[in-house]
Amino acid sequence: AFVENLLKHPTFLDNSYTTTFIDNTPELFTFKKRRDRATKILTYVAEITVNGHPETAGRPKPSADQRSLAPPALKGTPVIGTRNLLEAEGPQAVADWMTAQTKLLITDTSMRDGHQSLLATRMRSIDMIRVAPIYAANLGSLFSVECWGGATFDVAYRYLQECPWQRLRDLRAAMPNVMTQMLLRASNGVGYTNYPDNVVQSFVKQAAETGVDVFRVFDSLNWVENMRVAMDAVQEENKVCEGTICYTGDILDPDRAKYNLKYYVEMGKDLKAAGAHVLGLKDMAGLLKPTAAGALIKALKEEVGLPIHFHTHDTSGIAGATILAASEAGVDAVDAAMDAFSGGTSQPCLGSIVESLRHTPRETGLDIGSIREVSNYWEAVRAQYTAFESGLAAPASEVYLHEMPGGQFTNLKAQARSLGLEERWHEVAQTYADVNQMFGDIVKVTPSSKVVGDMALMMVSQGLSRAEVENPEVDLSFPESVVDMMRGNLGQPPGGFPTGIQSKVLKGEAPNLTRPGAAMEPTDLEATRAELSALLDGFTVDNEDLNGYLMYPKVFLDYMGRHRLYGPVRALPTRTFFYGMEPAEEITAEIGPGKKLEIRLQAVGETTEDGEVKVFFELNGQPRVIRVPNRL
Ligand code: BTN
Ligand code: 3PY
Ligand code: ZN
Repeated sequence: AFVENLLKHPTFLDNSYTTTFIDNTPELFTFKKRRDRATKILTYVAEITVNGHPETAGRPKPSADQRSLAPPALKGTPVIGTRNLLEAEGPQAVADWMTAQTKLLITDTSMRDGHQSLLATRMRSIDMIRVAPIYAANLGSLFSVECWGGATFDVAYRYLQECPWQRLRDLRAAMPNVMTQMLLRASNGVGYTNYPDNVVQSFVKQAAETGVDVFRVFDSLNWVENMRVAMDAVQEENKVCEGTICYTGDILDPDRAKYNLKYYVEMGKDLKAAGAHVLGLKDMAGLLKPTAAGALIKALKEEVGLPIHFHTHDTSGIAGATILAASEAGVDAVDAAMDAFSGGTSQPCLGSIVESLRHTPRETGLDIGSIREVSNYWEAVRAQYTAFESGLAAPASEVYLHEMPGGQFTNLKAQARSLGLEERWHEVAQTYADVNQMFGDIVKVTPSSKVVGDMALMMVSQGLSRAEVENPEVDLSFPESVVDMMRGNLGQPPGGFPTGIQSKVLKGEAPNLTRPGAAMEPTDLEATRAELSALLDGFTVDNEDLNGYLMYPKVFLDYMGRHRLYGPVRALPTRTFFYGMEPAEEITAEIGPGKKLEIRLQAVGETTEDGEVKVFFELNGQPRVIRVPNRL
């Protein structure tokens, strides 16, 4: 009935149909009998086969002789890991255990920051879940697996047409012995703006219930005041609270005295007082140089007294040296990405760190053979996502100029490309640095990094210099995100924003200097659930869906609209999801426990006079014909 409704709809008939049309046209969904999931998936495959996927059009295609994606073999049963300790004895015991270890503890970031920083966050759940049991069995002595939060949450709904909560649930089930880890932007949740306190609390509670063990909590302006709600909520759930310092500037540079050793030590003490079990040191751009790392880790260890978990990016090419210096100075845990997802704007290479520490007191205890096997699997996975590769071809010391976070780099580059500014990338980088100084030298990490990026792109595309932007005589309209930040809606940077630029942006309006959440009314969660259920024709809204909607109302509704059309497309192989099928190709999609669809594409018909294409499948041996419009 949906298809009938769709085919009769005037907007559809005049060919102006888009995803948005479906999302904004609820009358399409008022039909009685729902189509079954298999038909929905076939509709999706037919769509992509005939019309292509909008995100891969014009981008490099994976080679046809893609190697097998078979994961490595299991080597025995899972060892007792950090998750077992957390479950048995709680988060303080995990922190004490960290401090007591001589070995360097390792977090693998491949399933979160690795692909966020190299592939615009596009890695699909199926590629993670397939290898997760191997992590449990062969790499059970990892400190944690970072696999959730940051940009992965909205990208899952928005671009991958899958539920981020289900990803977490599946990974948790597949790795019962190793702690899962997420990145949480404190009061900004996994979004780009401040949420009411009770929304942040509800989100943390749900993340803990669905399967997050370690919460790395940071604030995009390093404002501890704005981290307390999230940190308290993590402690309430009895999960590991990693209160995190974001590193910027250069502690060895006397001209960048704003962010000196004393600043970081004070912040570390504040985070400890706020209840952090572990102190996170998040070098999101990869600016911490080896010598500085030695001094900083030593000071934090001595003066704060929490176990330290260090995170960096290899944009400069020198992060491996920084990790080794941090290790020498006594850091407890570090982040690294499996070899095939390492280097460049991602984390440094996990296997090489493990090898560098072999036969030293800080030997990690991880099996290098297992690391290689898992990395070989990741290499084959990465090859499927060539459409999303857009990173650095070589290490770049330019990062010390622009200070862009690794996760932002590819994104901003893509934004610059879409504005026709790709050839002027180095100008964008310089302008990004100018904007940072104009805003008073702030921490740049989601969402503050997006604000700096928006301003820089506007300046380059309009040919504006910093002096012109600051000149009170030159009338300008600023990007909405800049206005929002200057209003105080992301909180306060150390020392506040420079008053000149702030009053120019706000055109005389007074900024809010207090914690943004303090002034926000709590959201009525049950009323929101009822409202969402009504928007979805009475669909039963569980707590995961509710929390998704609270973070991203529009994105969530769009996802649900497409879900009704296309069903559980998360079960499709990645190649099929992005490129559709070739005639005579056969795939399997497991859409539920034990429920397998064997799909064979027989042929794609000619386009008929009414602009439709018949796509001929065999589904579990039975012929099926799906008609889709030819939109090309
Ligand atoms: C998504 O958009 O998140 C998933 C991909 C679904 C895209 C299909 S491709 C053909 C049709 N036209 C659109 O604009 N979207 C759908
Ligand atoms: C995120 O918030 O997504 C980040 O990765 C910040 O570094
Ligand atoms: Zn990072």
